[in-house]
Amino acid sequence: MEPLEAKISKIIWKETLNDWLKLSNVDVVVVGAGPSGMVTAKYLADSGIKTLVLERRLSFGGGIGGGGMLMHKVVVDSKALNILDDFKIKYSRSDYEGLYVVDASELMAKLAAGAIDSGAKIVNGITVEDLIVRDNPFRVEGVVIQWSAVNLSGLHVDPLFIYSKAVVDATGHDAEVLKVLSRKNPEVNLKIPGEKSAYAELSEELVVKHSGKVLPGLYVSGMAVAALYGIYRMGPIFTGMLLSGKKVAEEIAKDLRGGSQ
Ligand code: 48F
Repeated sequence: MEPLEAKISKIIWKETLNDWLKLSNVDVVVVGAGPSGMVTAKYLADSGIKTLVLERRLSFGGGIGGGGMLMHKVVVDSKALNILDDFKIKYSRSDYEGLYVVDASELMAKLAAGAIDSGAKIVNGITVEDLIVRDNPFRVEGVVIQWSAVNLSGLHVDPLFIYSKAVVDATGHDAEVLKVLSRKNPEVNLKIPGEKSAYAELSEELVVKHSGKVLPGLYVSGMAVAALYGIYRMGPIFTGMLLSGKKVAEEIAKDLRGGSQ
């Protein structure tokens, strides 16, 4: 008789390995399980696109969980109510025309559940530390990954790779994927000025407008868009994040169908 401890370990080794074998070559890697990344993942998965979300932390939600200055509500305007409906997220009217309020915990939980239920895979505890690239012509073809715990330990451990047709930088304010690409590949001439001070109304609009393809194989959504284009920040209103995520999913789906990602 095998002891229970051995069985538990064998199940976990085997099933995790089986997953990674399937995930080593996917259609799209979304870096970051914040609001924009999870929305992108759901709509990509809805289109039948094999999508993997890699999240550095041990939980999804990114900047949602802190609400507005640790108050557990966030604001969404009427333009993104259809997305909330798609994820079955409840909202209520505020005192202001066109502005709605959502519980932060419900938003983060249901965005993740929606992405997963549509068929996207979210794996926590993985840091994307670099990209796979090809030249002549330059394009991005996947990510270089490491356990976040290894990065935190400071140990030098060589990473592994996930090959993909497209990568989305949904890493938020720091635009980490774009920054590493810019630092290591000066020939692509990608400058990341960083986001500007707060101007919520304009920021909500501009982030969505500029969400999309950056270079062949590389897309950007959410606050990483603000970092890339020097756009203002907007604080705890999430319309732009949700619309940005959906817009990027639609663009990638179109590009993958046409073979021009
Ligand atoms: O920061 P985050 O929530 O990004 P977002 O989707 O949304 C921004 C809003 O939350 C809010 C705002 C607008 O209302 O101002 O801040 O643009 O989520 C980004 C996620 O990416 C993870 C990070 O832990 C977070 O959960 N992340 C960042 N860098 C990496 C990463 C990396 N190198 N590898 C993996 N995950």
